[in-house]
Amino acid sequence: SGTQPSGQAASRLIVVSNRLPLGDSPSGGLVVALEDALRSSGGVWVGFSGQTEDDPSDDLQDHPGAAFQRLSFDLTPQDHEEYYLGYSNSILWPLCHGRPNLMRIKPEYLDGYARVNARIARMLVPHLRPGDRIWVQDYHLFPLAMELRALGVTAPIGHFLHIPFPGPADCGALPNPAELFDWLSHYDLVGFQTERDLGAFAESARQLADGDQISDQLFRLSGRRVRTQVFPIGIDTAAFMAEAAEAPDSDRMRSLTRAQMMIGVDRLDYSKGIPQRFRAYQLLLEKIPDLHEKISFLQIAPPTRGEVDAYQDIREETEHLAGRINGQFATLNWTPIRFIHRPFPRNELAGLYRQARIGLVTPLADGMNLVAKEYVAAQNADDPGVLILSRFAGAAETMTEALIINPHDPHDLAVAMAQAMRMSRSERQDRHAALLEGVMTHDIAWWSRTYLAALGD
Ligand code: ADQ
Repeated sequence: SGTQPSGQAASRLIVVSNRLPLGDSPSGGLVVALEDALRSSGGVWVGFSGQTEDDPSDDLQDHPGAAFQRLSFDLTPQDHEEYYLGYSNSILWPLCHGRPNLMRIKPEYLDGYARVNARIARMLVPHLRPGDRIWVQDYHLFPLAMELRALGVTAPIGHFLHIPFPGPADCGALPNPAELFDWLSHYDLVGFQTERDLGAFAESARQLADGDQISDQLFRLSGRRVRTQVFPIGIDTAAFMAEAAEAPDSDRMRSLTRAQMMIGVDRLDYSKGIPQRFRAYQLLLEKIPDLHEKISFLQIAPPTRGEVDAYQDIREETEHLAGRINGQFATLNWTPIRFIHRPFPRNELAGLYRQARIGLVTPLADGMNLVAKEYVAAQNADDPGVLILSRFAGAAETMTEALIINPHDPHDLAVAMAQAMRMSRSERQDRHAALLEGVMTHDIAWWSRTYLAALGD
C-alpha cells in the first residue's frame, strides 16, 4: 500500500514451500535449510499445514511463536493425493532423480498440481505488499510464478530447485515437457544446486522447449528472459560444529562404537542408494574376514512418503538385505548392521557422526546432500573420520577431498570402505581440513545471502 514508509516495505521476504515447518514437521533437508535462512530475515513463510480437510478455508492460518510469520493452508485429501503424492512425488521426484521408470503418469495428477498451485497463488495475493520479494522453493511449486503473474503480481519472484534438474532424455518422458519450461519462464531467477543441473537445464530447454541461451546465465524461454545461477546449499556449520563438540558421549553411544563405526543417515528413499551401500558392505565382509567384529554399520533411515508404492518397495528391499547380512555374519558379540527407522534429534545425530570413523553418503542421484556436510562439520579435527561420497551427489562437485565413489559398483565402494578403515591420521586430517573449509565458507547463510542478492539485482 502507498501509505507504508518505503523503507519498511522494501525488504520483506516471502518464502513459499510445500510444507510449512511447524513443530511436528519431518526432518527434510529443505526444512532444516530454510528455517536457518529465514530466522534472520523477518519474513513470512507460507506452506501446507500437513492437515487434510474436506472443505479447507482459503484464508491462510497464522501460526505465531516463530521468529518470522508463518501462514499455512490445508489441502483436501484429493489435493494431497494428486498434487503431493501424485504429480510431485510420483512424477517429478522420480524424473528428476533419473528414474522415469518409477513414474506413475495420470492426467488427474497434473490437474491436481495445477489446481493447488493456482489456489496457493490466490490465497497468497492478499498478503502481499509493495516491495516484497518472493522466493519459491522446489519442485512442488514450479507453476506458482505463472499463477501469481496471472493475478497481476509484478514483484521479483525466484525459484530454487533443491533436487537435480533432468537432462533431455529424462525430461522427454514427461507427458508435456515444454510445459515445465513455460512454468519456469515466469521466474526472474531460477537457482540450481550444481553446474551439472544448470547444464541439464540448458540442454533440455534447448531441445524440448526452443529455449535460447542468450549468455551463460540468461535464457529466453516462451518469449521471456530468465536468469539462472548455481547456489550450492550449505548447513549452519558453526551451530552444527558446536552441537557435535558438546554432544554427550553416553554409555549407550560408546557401546555402539566398540567396533569402528560407519554411519549412514538418509530419508528412506530409492534415490539414496541404501541397498547399494548394504551390498558393498556385504562384499567387504566376504572379502576381508579380518574386519569381522572390528567394523559396524549404523544406518538411520526414517520412512517417508509411505503411501507411494516405490517407497514400500525400498523399505522391504533394505530390511530384507540388512536381515540377510546380519544372518550371514553376526556373532554373539557383533551385529554388522543396525538399521533404525526413526528420526534422531539433531544433537544426537551430531554426536553419532562425530563418533563414526566413516560417513557413508552414496546416493544414485541427489540435489546436494546435507548429510555429507553435517558429517564433516561434526568431526573432531584432531582425529577426524572419512567421508565416502557418491559422485552423483551434488555435494561431490565441491567436496572433492572426500573418497569419491560410484555407488553402482559394489567393488569400488567396498575398496573405499577398506581404504577409509586403514587411512593414516595425517591423511584424514588433511582431507578433513580441506572439506571443512568449504563447508564453513559456503554455509547456509552464504547460500541465502547470495541467492537473495542475485534476486534483488
Ligand atoms: P533431502 O532429500 O531430505 O533434501 P538431505 O540433503 O540429505 O536430503 O537432507 C536431509 C536432512 O534431514 C539432513 O539435515 C539430515 O540431518 C536430516 N535427517 C535425515 N535423516 C534423519 C534422521 N533419521 N533423523 C534426523 N534427521 C535426519 C533435499 C534434496 C537434497 C538437498 C536438500 C537441501 O534431496 O539433495 O541437499 O533438499 O537442498
